[in-house]
Amino acid sequence: MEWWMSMPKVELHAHLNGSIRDSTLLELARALGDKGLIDFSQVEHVILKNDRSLTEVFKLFDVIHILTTDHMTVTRIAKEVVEDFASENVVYLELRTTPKKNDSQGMSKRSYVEAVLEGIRSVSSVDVALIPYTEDHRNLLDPLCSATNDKCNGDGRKKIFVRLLLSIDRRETTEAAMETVKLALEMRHLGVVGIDLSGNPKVGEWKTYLPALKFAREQGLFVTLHCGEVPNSKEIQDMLDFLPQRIGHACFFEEEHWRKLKSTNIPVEICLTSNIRTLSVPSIDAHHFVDLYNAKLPVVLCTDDSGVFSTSLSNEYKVAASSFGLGRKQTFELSKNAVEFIFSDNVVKDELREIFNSAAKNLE
Ligand code: 6MZ
Repeated sequence: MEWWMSMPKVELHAHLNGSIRDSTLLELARALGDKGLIDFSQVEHVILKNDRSLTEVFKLFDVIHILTTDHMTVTRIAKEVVEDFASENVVYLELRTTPKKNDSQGMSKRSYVEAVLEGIRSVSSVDVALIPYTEDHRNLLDPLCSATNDKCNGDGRKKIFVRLLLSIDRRETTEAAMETVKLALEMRHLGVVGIDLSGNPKVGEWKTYLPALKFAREQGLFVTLHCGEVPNSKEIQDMLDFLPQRIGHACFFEEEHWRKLKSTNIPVEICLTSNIRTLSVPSIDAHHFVDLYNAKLPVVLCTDDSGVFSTSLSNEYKVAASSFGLGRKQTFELSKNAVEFIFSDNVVKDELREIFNSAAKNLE
């Protein structure tokens, strides 16, 4: 595991509330239990249960959301999630989260995202580069850093790039989806780079989100879609026709969908453990990653929900290596290739390529 840990990595599909440490969830549940607001032992059982169907996963998210309703907790989990990814040498993280309005907490979608950003900024175990280059010249490539340490700032500290995607939940209306897109546009200068469509794939209809997604794209936001998590041929086709910059999962694709995907070269965010746990693919041997990888189509390994599925990005690379017979060099190349699919500009890509090149030298 050590090798997978030490390799630089890029995480492009991680849901904030799915990536919370179990210890934090239990602590939050105990506090609410002590106040008599929830039944702690029941919630503890739900949190610690290991195998869950896709439907049960969404029930768990409803429980998690009850535990993370106030601004302070949102800030705390954002901080911890970034620290956890940084501690396993993730050098670029695109974190996604659904902005939530909660009148009882005085929370608006905007104040929710502000709380997330505050958490990301408050990370102290590692330097966080959150603001796009054009906004913060201090992030510019530091030659001292490249010369000395592959993943650090000039002062020898480790560094992680973090960008935020705002998620539209499939339960939302067109208006609510549009509100999220407008918020993303207003918060671009703070590190928000794109929009994700996620949530229970058995709920909602593509036409509901389309106006907001179209608007997002017209305004230059990046868009990624959860696509084909359940069998829904028409929706998969509509999503591919939309030409998003990336898609997540692609589990229930049919021949025509693979053809379209190949012709468009849309990168696929692959979440192995998540797909196996939710039975979205029958077994790891049958996972579509192999065909995509062998066909040299753009793929990136991701965690999805490291907390909910008890995984880490290092573990996802380890699983891929052991399940599909990839050597270290191949896994390293897979990790490095992810840089090409990030929702950031060429300056960031160049710096990341530099990090990987210098790590490759150390591996020789
Ligand atoms: C679809 C998922 C998901 O946004 O509250 N989410 N949506 N498929 C998945 N695969 C298992 N995993 C997570 O994080 C939790 C939310 O992310 C989405 C769901 O909408 C979930 O409620 P945030 O930070």
